[in-house]
Amino acid sequence: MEEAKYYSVRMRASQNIADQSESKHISGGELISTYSNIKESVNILLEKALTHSRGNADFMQIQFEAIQEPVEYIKPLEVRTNEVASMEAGQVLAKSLLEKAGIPKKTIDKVYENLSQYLEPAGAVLVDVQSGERVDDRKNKGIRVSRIDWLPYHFERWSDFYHIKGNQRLREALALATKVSSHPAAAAELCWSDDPDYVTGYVASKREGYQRITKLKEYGDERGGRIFFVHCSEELDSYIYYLEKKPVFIQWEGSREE
Ligand code: WAQ
Ligand code: MG
Ligand code: MG
Ligand code: MG
Repeated sequence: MEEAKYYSVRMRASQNIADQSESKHISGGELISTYSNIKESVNILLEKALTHSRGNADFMQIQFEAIQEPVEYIKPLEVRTNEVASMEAGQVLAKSLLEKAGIPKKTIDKVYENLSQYLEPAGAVLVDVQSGERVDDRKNKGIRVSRIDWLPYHFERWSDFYHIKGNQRLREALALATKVSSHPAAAAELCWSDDPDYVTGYVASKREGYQRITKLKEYGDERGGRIFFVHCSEELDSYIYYLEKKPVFIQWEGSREE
């Protein structure tokens, strides 16, 4: 067998595992590493979970595994930051951006009716664009997108170029949103953090890019999540396989004249 070049490194941390039904998700993380960087990668994820605004974990798992699948390279979505004065204004904008991305209004309304239960999983919830119904069967876990990272220094060069304060969250979220949106089954994504100290979220789609919205919830709120709007005409299992297993690097080679 050929020697694997890359490793998927994943972390999850939670609280109150004595009673699984009450277990609270604290932090998760996923990145791609070379063999020689595994120690550093594990440390990045360890650090992320140990100093988390959702609280101290009493359970943590960090694992790595060799990646066998061929790697795909994709360009980051275009980024736009929409400043809003309040959470209400942010949510109105999020709904209109979803409509612009082609999601029917009745689907958006249905998702918002079920929102509180969709914000619970430690992963993402998949919703059919047409029916507005949840279509994954992962219950309180959701789908965790994995095997995603920037090529070394590409995020730093990208954020320097656009004079964007290159924070770790944007780094992770833009990579994830780019992967999620690049598949034919993807229509749009709605996201905001479950961390009480981070209120910026986004709507992302191939068509409208990564649209940051500076306030989608109130400070202190620990509810957050991700909803992926999907075209169920596409093979759902293969989309889920892609999200969880396909190794994707975000590659940014500089701006093009447009
Ligand atoms: N796969 C699927 N769902 C995930 C993943 C993943 N790898 N990671 C997080 N989630 C879901 C899960 O339900 C979390 O509760 C929720 O998303 C929020 O995760 O400034 O920090 O990592 O442009 O807290 C977006 C804006 C920040 C960044 C999002 O999310 C910016 C964020 P968090
Ligand atoms: Mg995260
Ligand atoms: Mg979080
Ligand atoms: Mg959540």
